[in-house]
Amino acid sequence: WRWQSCGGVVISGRCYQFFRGPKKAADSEFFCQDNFPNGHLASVTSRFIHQQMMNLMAQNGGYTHTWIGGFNYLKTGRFLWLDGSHWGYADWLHGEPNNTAGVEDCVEILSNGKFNDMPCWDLRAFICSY
Ligand code: GN1
Ligand code: CA
Repeated sequence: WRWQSCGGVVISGRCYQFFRGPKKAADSEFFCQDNFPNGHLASVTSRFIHQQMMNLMAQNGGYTHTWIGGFNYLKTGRFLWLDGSHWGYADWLHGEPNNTAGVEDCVEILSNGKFNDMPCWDLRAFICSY
């Protein structure tokens, strides 16, 4: 264990940090795991965390598309968080998740703050939590 400052915002003892990438969703998750203990793409499980994530995006140049840790579990249409957090809160854009072409298994935050499902191979900024 060692001191490690949070280059983002601390919420309930977890650091949420923005990275420009751009990376595919899986490569973003691997980056979080490889660089931080208990690191994952961020779970956005409350309105408060969601607002903080939008602040992070604004503070980092107003990024318009940013991966978070939601994913379409086994393509069932049910979404889960990569770190095992309970899926309950989800602020989808109206009409989302729409699973365009049946290949949208990952979740981004749009510039207006809403969630959208997207193909996991698209290159995006991302937010790790650890
Ligand atoms: C985009 O291909 P298109 O424009 O229908 C987006 C979807 C959104 C949709 C919203 C690859 O799909 O995730 O749901 O816009 N997919 C891509 O209209 O950009
Ligand atoms: Ca979509």
